[in-house]
Amino acid sequence: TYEVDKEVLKSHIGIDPSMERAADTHKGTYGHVLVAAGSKAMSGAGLLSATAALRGGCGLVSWAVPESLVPSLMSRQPELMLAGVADEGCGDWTKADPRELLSLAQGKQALVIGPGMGRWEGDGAWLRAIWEGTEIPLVIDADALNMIADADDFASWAVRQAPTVLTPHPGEMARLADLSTRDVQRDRIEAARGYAVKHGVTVVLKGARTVCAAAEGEVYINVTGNAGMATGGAGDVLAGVIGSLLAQGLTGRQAAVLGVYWHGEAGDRAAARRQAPGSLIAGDIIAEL
Ligand code: NPW
Ligand code: AMP
Ligand code: MG
Repeated sequence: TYEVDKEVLKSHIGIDPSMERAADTHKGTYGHVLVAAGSKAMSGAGLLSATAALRGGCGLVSWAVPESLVPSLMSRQPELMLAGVADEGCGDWTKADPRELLSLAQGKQALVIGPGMGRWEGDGAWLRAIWEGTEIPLVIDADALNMIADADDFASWAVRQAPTVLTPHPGEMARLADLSTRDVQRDRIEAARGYAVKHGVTVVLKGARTVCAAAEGEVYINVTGNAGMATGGAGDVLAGVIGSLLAQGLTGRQAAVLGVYWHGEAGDRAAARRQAPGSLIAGDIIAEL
């Protein structure tokens, strides 16, 4: 178990935390992220996640949303590309065909799925089709985590070969592991590590002192971040940052540990600008990334 600082990032994680760029470079070098997130009641979660992915340094970000939302979201963040997914006019993911999302994922280097997505009948089979249907690195957050938790057949889903990072808060971790939130919090390291090893994924168990557990069982404790980050949308921002790092070619472990470290440090910079910690909002974290 390591507490993460710049030295651990360099020596144990094998990355330069400032992610310096070569001078002679172009956007194609840094990967293209697809963020599948947001629905009519929670479009902001998608906007936060996709914008955070831009700040994470990838070259391009496409944001997939139910197509009837596209007109209202157009140019909210001009650097983002919007991809409408057929929704029969309902503004949520209920009618979305997983094959359409899989075809959008082609040529992308990472897929972030779940923030503000909502839930619907049959969503477990829907997510399984994505999980098994693409070889690109995945970040699974929010509603997509609950789809896994509710899927009776998750144990039989194929083990993914590409990096797969799950980013639960303690409530989501409890649903995944079939524990109470209190049990998760009582032994955060074991909850994260147990699930990561059992399912061959990277687990980011969020909250004060976020725990990153690699599929091989190593555990990294984050010490950046502050209580001001207990605010709606903070987790959606983190999912975008981790997806951005995966698209740049980092492993699941590297993207998780560096993404959490950056996200917390950005939260600390945002808090330092404010008089009261409770006034911090998720967009402030993005602004400091
Ligand atoms: P309690 O009861 O509060 O103590 P949910 P969600 C627990 C989207 N959003 N330590 C918590 O416990 C998301 O992306 C959209 C302990 C409660 O039981 C999702 O799609 C926004 N317990 C959707 O909303 C901004 C903790 O977990 C449960 C804990 C629902 O996500 C907001 C709550 O979790 C939001 O991001 C901790 N540290 N953290 C937008 N602007 O569009 C959580 N719990 O029921 O999974 O609800 O996290 O709000
Ligand atoms: P979510 O609950 O999905 O919005 O995620 C909340 C985000 O804010 C996660 O990255 C948490 O680690 C972070 N966060 C929430 N509360 C705290 C806290 N008290 N200290 C540090 N980070 C926090
Ligand atoms: Mg969340």
